[in-house]
Amino acid sequence: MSNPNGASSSRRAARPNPSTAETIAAVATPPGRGAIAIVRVSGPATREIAAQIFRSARALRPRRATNGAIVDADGRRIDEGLALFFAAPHSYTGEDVLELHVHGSPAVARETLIAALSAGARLAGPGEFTRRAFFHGKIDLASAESVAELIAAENSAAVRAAAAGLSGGLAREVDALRASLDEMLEELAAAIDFPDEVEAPSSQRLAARIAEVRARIAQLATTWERGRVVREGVAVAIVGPPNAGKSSLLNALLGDERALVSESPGTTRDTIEERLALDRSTLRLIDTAGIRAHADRLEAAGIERTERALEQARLALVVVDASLALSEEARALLTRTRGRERVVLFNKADLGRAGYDGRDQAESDALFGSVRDAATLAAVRDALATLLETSETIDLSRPHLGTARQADALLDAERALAYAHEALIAGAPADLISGDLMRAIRALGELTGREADERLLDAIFARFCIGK
Ligand SMILES: Nc1nc2c(ncn2[C@@H]2O[C@H](COP(=O)(O)OP(=O)(O)OP(=O)(O)O)[C@@H](O)[C@H]2O)c(=O)[nH]1
Ligand SMILES: [Mg+2]
Repeated sequence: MSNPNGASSSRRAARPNPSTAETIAAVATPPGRGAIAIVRVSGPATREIAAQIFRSARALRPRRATNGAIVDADGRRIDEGLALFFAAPHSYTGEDVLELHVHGSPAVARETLIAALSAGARLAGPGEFTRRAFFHGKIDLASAESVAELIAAENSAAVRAAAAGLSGGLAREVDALRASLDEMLEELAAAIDFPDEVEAPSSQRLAARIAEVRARIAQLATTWERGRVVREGVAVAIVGPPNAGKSSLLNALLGDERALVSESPGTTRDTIEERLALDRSTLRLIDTAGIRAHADRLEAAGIERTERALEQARLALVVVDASLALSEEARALLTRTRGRERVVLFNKADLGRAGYDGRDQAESDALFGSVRDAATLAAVRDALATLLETSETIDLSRPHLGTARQADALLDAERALAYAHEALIAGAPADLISGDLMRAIRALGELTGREADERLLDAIFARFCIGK
């Protein structure tokens, strides 16, 4: 059996990345003031740079924090701080790495970075530290992507999903699938090369093994849709008759005057989407134009967008005016949304309750209150969170897909295997089936980065921030 790791590392060694000869530096902490800022340096000149810009009574020892002074090119003191040195290959990037922990002022961080640059480093590109980690085999591509996901995570479920991706479980799973396809390919190749000595593998057995791999791929593919909800949020359409307080509710939930609010009905014409991080999940709140029967042309276009938002959203947040007798539109919308996951709020309780009292049995559990009241907002949030809790999520202890790119690669593999399967059943020649298997193996290799080309890597690491 061929070893996919071994094969690819020799391939990579034959094509050295010239840029790793350079030493890179960047501020690793976010811009702005904080307790500390970290400037990170990685590459072959790290020790020399450390000698130039860090002064201490004691020599730097790997993985030990050393107290000292950071100095600029003229030997002028910039700050007192800590230096952490990691010797290659025992570091994040696999190279010599220096971390300078300085006081968290943007000016100090910048001066420290400039000192490192004038001592021989160049400014790191986005994700370049992680890219080097990948290049030196410290991390597979799917795990590298999890680093970006982790940084972007907005809620605790997304954090857990990304953190689980860091461990390389997906790459191991995909490597195992690749290995079993490799095995089939070798059996086919032997039968093609030595038709007299080697018996061709039985097509029935091959078909069964391909089906096994496809079943596992299909199972992995389902983790993509579910994972996306965790990361990107659940769409919630805020719908209701004009002037019910939909935009007011959006603003109140966000704690920000995001949408225009006015006493004249028909204020919102276009849909507005904003993200709201709840404790365990993220919502994509979509404020819509109020639905009313006799609308002018411009309004009608807005209402059409509302209809679309309602169709596409997972949850509906229906807002109606509690103080007025229920309008024809309000009744129609309540009836329409009965079958789906929704939260109903009878708003403007401070002005009256005629509408709330006149509601149907089906709306008996609707919320009654005002968007101006904190308790009502808390109740809306809780009701949304409860609906989400019962929904499907991914099992984070199992390998799962983290990005659209990974899902695409998996789909490519699946397509190639579907062809292979068909070809087998149709009794096609072995080399045709081999071609399909090779395409599937290649697609899986792209997923883990074992066969990723430079362009793909550029695209992936461009998403990172500088300093990561
Ligand atoms: N008294 C009171 N007024 C409210 C409440 N909620 C909203 N309003 C007012 O109702 C009016 C309409 O609010 P909007 O949030 O613009 O209503 P909307 O549903 O977005 O309206 P359209 O965008 O026109 O469909 C504004 O003047 C708000 O200040 C409430 O709970 N109590
Ligand atoms: Mg509005």
